[in-house]
Amino acid sequence: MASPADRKQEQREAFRADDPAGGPLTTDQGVEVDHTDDSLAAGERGPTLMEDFHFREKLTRFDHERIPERVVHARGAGAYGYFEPYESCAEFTRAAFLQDPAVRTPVFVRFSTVQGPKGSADTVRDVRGFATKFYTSEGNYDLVGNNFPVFFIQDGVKFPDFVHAVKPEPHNDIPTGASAHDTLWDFVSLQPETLHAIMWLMSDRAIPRSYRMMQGFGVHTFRFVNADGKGTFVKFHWKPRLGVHSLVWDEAQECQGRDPDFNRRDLWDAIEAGEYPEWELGVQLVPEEDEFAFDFDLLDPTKIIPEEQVPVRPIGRMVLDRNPENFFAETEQVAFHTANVVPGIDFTNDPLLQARNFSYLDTQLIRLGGPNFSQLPVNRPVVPVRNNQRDGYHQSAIHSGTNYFPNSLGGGCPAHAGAGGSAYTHYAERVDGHKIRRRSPSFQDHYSQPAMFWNSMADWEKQHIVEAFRFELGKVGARTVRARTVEHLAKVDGELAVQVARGVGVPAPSGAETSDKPASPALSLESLRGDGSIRTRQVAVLVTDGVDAEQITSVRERLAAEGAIVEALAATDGTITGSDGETYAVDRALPTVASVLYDAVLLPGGPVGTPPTAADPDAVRFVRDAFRHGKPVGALGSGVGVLSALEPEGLRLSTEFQRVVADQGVVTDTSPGPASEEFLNAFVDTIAAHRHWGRGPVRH
Ligand code: HDD
Repeated sequence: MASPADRKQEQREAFRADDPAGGPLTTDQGVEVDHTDDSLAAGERGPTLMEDFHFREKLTRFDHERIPERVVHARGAGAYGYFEPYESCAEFTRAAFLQDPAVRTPVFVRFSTVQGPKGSADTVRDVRGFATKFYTSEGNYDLVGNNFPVFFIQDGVKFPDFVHAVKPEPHNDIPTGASAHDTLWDFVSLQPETLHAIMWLMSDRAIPRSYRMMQGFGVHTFRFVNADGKGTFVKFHWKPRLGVHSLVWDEAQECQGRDPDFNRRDLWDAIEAGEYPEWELGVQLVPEEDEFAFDFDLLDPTKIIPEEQVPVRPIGRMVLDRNPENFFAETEQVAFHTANVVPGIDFTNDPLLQARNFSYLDTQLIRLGGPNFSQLPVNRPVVPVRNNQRDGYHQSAIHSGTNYFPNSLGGGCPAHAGAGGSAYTHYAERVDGHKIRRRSPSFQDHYSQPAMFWNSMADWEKQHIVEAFRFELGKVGARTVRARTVEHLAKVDGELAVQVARGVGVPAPSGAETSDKPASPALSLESLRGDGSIRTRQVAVLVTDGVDAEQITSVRERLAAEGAIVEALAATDGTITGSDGETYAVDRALPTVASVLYDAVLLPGGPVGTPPTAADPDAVRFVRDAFRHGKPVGALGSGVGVLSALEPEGLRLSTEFQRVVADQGVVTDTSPGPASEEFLNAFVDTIAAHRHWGRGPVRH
């Protein structure tokens, strides 16, 4: 019998279209077509005939290929994989997929940006969606999260307002994939509940290096329910094994042109290469008795539970090990829904969650053209579906028998599962209250957690946040909106407000104080380095004829052993001749790539006294850009000479010629021949650190 993790793949097999190589072209009706390059016409130069059913069918099908893109999260990339728990979570939840470490549950995950359309660039400043469909033995469970743990609004009734504000402006449909415009900041300046998520949006979390290197969060407080019916509040966290890493802003922007598919390609390539991305699932558990033990409301989705207060308990891991075969059929048609829950996982009265539980099914009805989208292969559960729901657009099942309940003619089938047992039973929460439209006073503090976030950042993270605010507000035409936003920032932190005000040319608020809110160190990227490895980091080695062959070979071997991907770049593609007279393959020509597509760069040496790459302006620009973006730079032998090109960018050299001052993420060794162990160790450590803020003015 197939392992449960294979069950989804087996199910997919049944839906695979016939191999087109297996027979001649046909119409949709199965009639063979003689050729498809000329339409049926009255004579060689005559008019096309309506009678040409193949022509009409082909054009009609083409005309109808598009479906509406998602109203938010339109651009995304997905993959299949599996989830396995570390141990039974029976104490807290009866969810079957969280019981047995030996049972793998198949998953499909879709990552996304939120604001931009389907064809927008990947590396925009935005929230990233992180939606997981678990095909469990009790039906589908969807954890529809983001890479921020907080959301912009507290009540879903405001979602259309928020989305209208952040989307391109209605008169001119500008800007694409960006939040730096008047309507978003107008909304923000009038709705301080947005501030916490806005702090995250202005931080480097909003420009992830890779989907594989970002956290995911369920955001809401959900409820686990165990077999005895006991509830426990739960927040979900995904933590990437490779650590959390981001781009710098200037790089992210350049990447939008150099490779608009940067994050999508990265995910695809890693899976194709067998470097399967992996996340640990963690939970923060709060006993129901402690519901009011916090100085914020657990039902408020603009708040986190600081990890220092309630630690994240790892409960399992997820691995993505298979790319979809057809983007439209799978990644585009996958339909997530927060209300897709399984026994043992329940909701809370978070008003944002309650609204989502309405919206997702509703949106799929229009997006996927009717109520039968759960029959699409990617959406099908791996367990039987039996009910009396019938008909509608695109019904692909041929139901027989009765279609109502109760019935005797159909033998009473399908029968109720009955209470208890394996059926879903809603948590019996006691509810009573007056019908009112009013926000709970416990939702009113909009400044403490943004201040905590700010106070948790390292200096370089704070600097990036200030720069981001300056960029975004600087793009806002209405100065009143700039000023109003800065007034709110003053309630988060005085220094932040002063710095932003200065950048965007509005008066600094007087008397604003530096926040004394406690920090949560777990929020800083500095505490999220993952396993510290350099697996899948892209390292460029700039080569030319005459390059020191022993150096490139020794560096390549070591970095490959560490799991990094090393590419030799030269002015032209083909081969180069090394110092040993041998030819070496060039992986890519410099004009086809750019430094923003790599994580680190190495400058090997050449014949003594001749920095081999110094003469190539593309190579020099490459190193300069890498340096400006805080990336690791390694230089060997005469390659060290190229570093002088970095002095105008801020590289500090000691008086002793070419000796790099420490802490700049630049590793050198002027000796010819194979790279020393000392150099290689230092270079690997420097790549693992990802970015180097100690080198002075990094362009962000
Ligand atoms: Fe949403 C899509 C995540 C609030 C309404 N949302 C969507 C996707 C993700 C999220 C990851 C893309 C799923 C996919 O890849 O297909 N959304 C969130 C998170 C939220 C959130 C983490 C706050 C905690 N969303 C939210 C609210 C509403 C919606 C408050 C409406 C009341 N979201 C939708 C939607 C979308 C959607 C309109 C668009 C496409 C889709 O559902 O399938 O229904």
